[in-house]
Amino acid sequence: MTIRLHGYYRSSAAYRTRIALNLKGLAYEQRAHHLARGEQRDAAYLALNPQGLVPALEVDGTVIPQSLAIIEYLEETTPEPPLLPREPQARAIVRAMALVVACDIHPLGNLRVLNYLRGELAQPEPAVERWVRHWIGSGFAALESLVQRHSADGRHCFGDSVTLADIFLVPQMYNARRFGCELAALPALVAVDAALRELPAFAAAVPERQPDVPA
Ligand SMILES: N[C@@H](CCC(=O)N[C@@H](CS)C(=O)NCC(=O)O)C(=O)O
Repeated sequence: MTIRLHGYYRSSAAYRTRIALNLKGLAYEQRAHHLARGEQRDAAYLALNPQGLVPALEVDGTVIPQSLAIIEYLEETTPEPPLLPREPQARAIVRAMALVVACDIHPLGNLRVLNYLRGELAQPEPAVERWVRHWIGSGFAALESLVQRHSADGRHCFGDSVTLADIFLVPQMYNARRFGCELAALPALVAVDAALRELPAFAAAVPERQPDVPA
């Protein structure tokens, strides 16, 4: 089986899939598409992923777009270690935490959304950055409460082992630091993020350790 991940070192959605691939112990090659240069909209890449977004995972010639679909595919085909708890209510809560990031935070800070604010809506850079910080802040405030309620050890979003929720938290925390978000009111998220980043699967997935990181 050949696994090829189409991504970009600083894409937080691709970062999620790198963490999941590492946790599952799967070898993969990477193909970088420079987002700031618009390479995600090149014809050759659009032929693979019509959305023109990264990541996309190619497995033996089949292309899977969308990070959550990719990670669920990995979970189904490589069940160990599990990324979801066994009990249905616990699974639902872990999914809900991941979706706070995937649906309610990340899309509002995506490059094409920010470029629309900058271009069509003529917003100056400080307003664009304020927009990003606002949506990360409000989503993270809710996630902080959920993590305080459900983390068993202060080192994981849910319970005491790595789940899908952790895979979605860490890259979004990276974005939050990149955009200068105030994190003082989010002690549970800060502690969980710091603990997770020490784990080898997370450490190997950081943007700074990817082959396409600028020198
Ligand atoms: N919901 C998608 C989001 C993918 C996404 O927005 N990727 C960003 C990078 S994190 C991207 O490709 N942006 C390019 C653009 O906005 O033109 C997923 O989870 O895979």
